[in-house]
Amino acid sequence: APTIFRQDYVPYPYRLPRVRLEFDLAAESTRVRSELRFEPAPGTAPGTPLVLQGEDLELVEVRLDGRPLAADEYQLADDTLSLVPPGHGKPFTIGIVSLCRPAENTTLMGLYVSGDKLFTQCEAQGFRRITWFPDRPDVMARFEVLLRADPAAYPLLLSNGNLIEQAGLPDGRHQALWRDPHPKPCYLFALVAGDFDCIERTETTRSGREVLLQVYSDKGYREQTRWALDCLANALHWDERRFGLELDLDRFMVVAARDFNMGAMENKGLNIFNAAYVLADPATATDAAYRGIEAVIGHEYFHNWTGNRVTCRDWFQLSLKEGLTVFRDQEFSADMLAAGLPPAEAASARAVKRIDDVHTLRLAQFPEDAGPMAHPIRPDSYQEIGNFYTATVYEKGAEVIRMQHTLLGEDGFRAGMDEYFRRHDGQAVTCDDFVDAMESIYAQRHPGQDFSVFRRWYEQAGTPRVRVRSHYDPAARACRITLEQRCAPAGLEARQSPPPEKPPLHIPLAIGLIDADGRSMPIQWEGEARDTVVLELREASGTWTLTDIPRAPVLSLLRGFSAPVILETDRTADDLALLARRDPDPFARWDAVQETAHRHLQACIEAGRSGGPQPALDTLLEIWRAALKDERLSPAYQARLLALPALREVIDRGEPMDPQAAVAAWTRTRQALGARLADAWRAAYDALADDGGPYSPDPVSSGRRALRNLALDNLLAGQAPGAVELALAQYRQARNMTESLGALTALLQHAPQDAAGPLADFHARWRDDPLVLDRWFGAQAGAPGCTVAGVRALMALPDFSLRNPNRARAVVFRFCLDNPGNLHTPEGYDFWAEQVLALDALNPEVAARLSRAFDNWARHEPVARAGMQAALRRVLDAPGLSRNVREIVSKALA
Ligand code: BAL
Ligand code: ZN
Repeated sequence: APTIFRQDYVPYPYRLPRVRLEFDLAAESTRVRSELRFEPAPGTAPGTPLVLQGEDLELVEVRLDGRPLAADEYQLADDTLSLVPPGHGKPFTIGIVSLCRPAENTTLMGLYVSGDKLFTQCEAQGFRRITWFPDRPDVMARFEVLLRADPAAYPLLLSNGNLIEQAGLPDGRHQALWRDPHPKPCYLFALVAGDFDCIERTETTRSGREVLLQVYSDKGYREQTRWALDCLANALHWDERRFGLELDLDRFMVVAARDFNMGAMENKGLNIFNAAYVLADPATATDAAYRGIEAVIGHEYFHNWTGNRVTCRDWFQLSLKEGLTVFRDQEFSADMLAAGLPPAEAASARAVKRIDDVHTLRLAQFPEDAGPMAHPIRPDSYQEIGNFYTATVYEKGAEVIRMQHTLLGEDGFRAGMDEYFRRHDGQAVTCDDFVDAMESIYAQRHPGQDFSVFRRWYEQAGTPRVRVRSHYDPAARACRITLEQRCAPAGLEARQSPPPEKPPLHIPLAIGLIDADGRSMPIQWEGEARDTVVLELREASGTWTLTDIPRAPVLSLLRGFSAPVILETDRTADDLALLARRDPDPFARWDAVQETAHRHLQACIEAGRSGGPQPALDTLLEIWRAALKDERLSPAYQARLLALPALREVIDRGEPMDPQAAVAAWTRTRQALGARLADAWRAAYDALADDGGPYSPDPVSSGRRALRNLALDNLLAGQAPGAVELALAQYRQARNMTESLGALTALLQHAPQDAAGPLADFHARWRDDPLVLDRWFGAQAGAPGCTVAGVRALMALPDFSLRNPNRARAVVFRFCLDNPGNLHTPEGYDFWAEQVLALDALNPEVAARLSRAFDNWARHEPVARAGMQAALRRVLDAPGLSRNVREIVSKALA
């Protein structure tokens, strides 16, 4: 497949002010009639061809200014339709009639069938599967859309913008006319047709306009959409308060789809969501699902400004909207969690959110940045843009925005956002345009400084490592801190000769000092005493001397995770233990516990390899005991402190990666911690019992449930007497999904022989609710007792279908990502290859995601490495591979 380069961008030679689309909707065959009003862009030479993209379409006719064109007046080639428009320099109209086949469309890109409904997904390049069009984000048009369909099959007809009129037709069908007042690129087009339940409410915007918010779901699921509607209203008001951004439409619709490739899609005024991010009630959704809905509803709503009003010039700029919008949804969630809490609890709730976000980054993005798909947040090339909706573009992109927020402060960042909209509202722009706006504020506030070094975050792949050394001089009462940064070649860069230059980045490193008793030692900084200061490293190395420090300090580093870097420190186990118990910065404290656990786990792996004695658990055990008994901590925060690093992170730290050794070390450590703290876990479990009040997903009560489920998991892991009975009782008495799934999962993880009853009960109860059934499948596929034969048995059940992405994720992805002990076997490798190929035949986007699971094969120990490499080869050699999967596996094997 050809590689597309960022440097090759050229503007589209024609403007497209207006588009009219008419759809005759039917599942088997939908007829699309388009009228595209073009005008040459300034400077376009007469005779410049007009090129439109189209995929899997049947062309019926092409017209130019109303005149049907003969077949030799246009060219139909590989997925393009081109013609030479009249050379008079005036506007002209292209009319196209084409057919597409929604019922056959298993890719879920373009127009497709889900159940008995029709949905669209156009980002990034799905619109070309609906009709021939300039399918690129810098062509922005005002859309008018007429939908016609059988009212019995499709009583509701939705598209972007405002509903202009609805009417019956003489042939028995009905129609709806929608007009979107805002110009938009076609990736933000949407239509939905079908029979839905709807809840709605009106909200008043800060300028006093009444706007209608609606959430549509499958019939019978209405009551499960109330939380999503609340979140939508919260998002609307939050964006007004925090960013001064008001909804620019009279009507904002969210529709839940059962079959959806992603989480959700920000189509203008008509967001289409994976039902998993809409539907919730206490009986069916976990606390984490409630928070996930809040985040995704917020995310898509916030795109209305960061993405839709100001969009991307080209797909290389994806992080312009995604990194920024992830940052915004993270802040929204944090503000919602903290709302109404006293200051100390609010800070703890925010820290929990930050920990969860960093955990996601380290789990998904750090490995990506060290593998064959490593790319800058603004990539320089791609073969298939669908493969670049990555943790790097999204999560690292959000960290790069967060660093700008740190450098500018809340006020400065807000001023930069205001400036960004002042300059670019209504335009399709680049990441540089965003940074220019931020820099204009930064330069005013920091004369003589600019963002020229900071911009390298957009250019460089790889996770930088920052080495920290410190020296305390008691006579001078001074602490000298030296930082050094380096970034090794990332992924395929290592193959380049010479490897690319990686000049230093601008890294804000937040630090604090604590004394041997754990007390904060203030730092004199810019004329005042501060507990936390930000060292700005802009060169390969830098040294800071902190004065007036009365005693030798222990360094608390990377507070709040102020930059997406990996630290290399000279901190001892004792230093970390002190930080793990006493660091007043909740993020850095959690990180010290994690680092202690990681060091222990790697020592276990090493001992297993060398046959030496297993390392003592005492330090970690005492840290955990203290955290579990510390009543000043919120249960939600305790649950984070007391979570072992995820198995995948432990595997990823290995040099070489050794999944089986990591599973053994992780399992043994979990068992030992559970057993040795059994009394404390039992006391916590009892103390955290539900108070019998109505369910609420608020951070305090969900934190209690999280810690209680963790206690149950530890009691089962440690085989505490009575633990199985406790889990069975929790399952029976559960008053919400968090409790019942917590019990079921813990049983499957540690006592599968006792899980049969709850499993059967769960299935009987929820067999007709697809999202809850996904939980049933997922809990089994991710359990260590689920072998390849086990996952195949799950896939043989009548409830299973590979065509539904949520179900495929619950079973196949869950097994391949969260069950390393069974994946990393000869049968596991075969299974992975087989599933990548089976999915690829249906849905290349989803298949490509699964194919990423073997990215880091080359960093594994020899046996795993050989098995994974052979499986990758088998995929690459298969006939008819999609461009999506081919890009991933060929880069992995390069
Ligand atoms: N734009 C694709 C889905 C999302 O990031 O919101
Ligand atoms: Zn997004």
